[in-house]
Amino acid sequence: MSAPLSTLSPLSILVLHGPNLNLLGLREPQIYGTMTLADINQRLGHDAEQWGITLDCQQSNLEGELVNAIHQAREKHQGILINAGAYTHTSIALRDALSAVALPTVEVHLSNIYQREAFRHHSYIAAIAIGQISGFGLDSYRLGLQALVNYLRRP
Ligand code: CA2
Repeated sequence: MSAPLSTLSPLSILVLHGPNLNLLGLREPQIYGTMTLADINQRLGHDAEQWGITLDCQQSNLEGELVNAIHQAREKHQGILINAGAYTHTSIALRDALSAVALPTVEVHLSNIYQREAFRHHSYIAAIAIGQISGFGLDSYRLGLQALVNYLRRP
């Protein structure tokens, strides 16, 4: 027999921000806009409330800390929304961690990484993510979260 709807806990998503994203709104507004990371998390929190889901937003500049957060997600969350920052283009460790926990993952980027330097065109994460959204600023996160929730709630 399945559990009654009221006893099911809400979907919980880990939102992971990588290196330097703590500087958002404080430096290089011409590339990354004027919103701070706190603004982004607040907006996502508002969306999450509307959709009846829970978010755990974390940021780290350290690769190992991001790996640990991904490992811990296995016990606590049903999906991962990640902007791995520059580690997107360099980190096999992050890709292996995401593969290992095997939670549905959506990769997002504020800027369009394909319009930028060639070294940003390759993502180690893209191949193991369910999808990638790049180039829409805050909307990359919001669209990514919506897509992830839709994926997790699919019949
Ligand atoms: O467009 C994105 O979201 C990126 O993930 C941002 C990364 C970059 O390395 C990726 O190629 C694309 C960089 C985040 C740095 O954020 C800053 C924010 C303000 C000032 C300086 C850096």
